[in-house]
Amino acid sequence: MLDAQRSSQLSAVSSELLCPMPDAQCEHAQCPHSLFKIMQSNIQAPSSLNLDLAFPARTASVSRTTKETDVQVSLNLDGQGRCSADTGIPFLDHMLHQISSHGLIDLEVRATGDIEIDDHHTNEDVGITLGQALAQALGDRKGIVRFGHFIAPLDEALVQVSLDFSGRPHLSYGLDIPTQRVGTYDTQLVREFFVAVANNSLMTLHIRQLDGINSHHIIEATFKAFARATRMAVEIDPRRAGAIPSSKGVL
Ligand SMILES: [Mn+2]
Repeated sequence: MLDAQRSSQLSAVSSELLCPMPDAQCEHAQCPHSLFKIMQSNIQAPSSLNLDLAFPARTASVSRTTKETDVQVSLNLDGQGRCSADTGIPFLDHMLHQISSHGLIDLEVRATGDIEIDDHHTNEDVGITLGQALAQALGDRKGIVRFGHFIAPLDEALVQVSLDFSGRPHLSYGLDIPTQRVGTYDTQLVREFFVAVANNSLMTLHIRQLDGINSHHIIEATFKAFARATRMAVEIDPRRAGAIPSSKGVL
């Protein structure tokens, strides 16, 4: 479904680029017509340029089933921040929306799990599956910026996230969340979630709390900073020209 959405977006973009105004009458610097002329002059490609070749889809779909949980994650790294999350854990759904919205990642997450015991298994397995989906969508990590960082404020809370799609999983976790629960969500599960994401996306991830009093604010600022840092890191760096961003040549 995400692929279909993407191809309709691309065809919408390419038809927008065909400004109806004749060249001589188009005087607007921001007109799509101008963008189209810039594209035509900069891209050495036939006029039947295949946008899918120029921008290969960076999508993934991962299903993971154990005796404890059943999780499906679909994502598009080049999305618009559309999110559908239903994990059975309302606060986790709220945080997945932050990743999608601020990471501009289209994200669908479905999970059923043994939440009659507690949220631990489902929370962790959503993190594992999301990490696997990130790794799958990035493939060999060619052409990406690779590093990302952001400091997100949320009222009194201020959280820094710095990450590297290094191929080497690591988490340094510096949150000091003052209450055991936010709603029904056990705040110890925030660390478990990011351990799972880092291990399965092969990411080096550092999280530092610079300020904050309210548990909800501290956690939400963390997810927002994580989203923006991820968005920065997965962006295509045009100066890389599709090369793997490592002096070793492998990530
Ligand atoms: Mn909130």
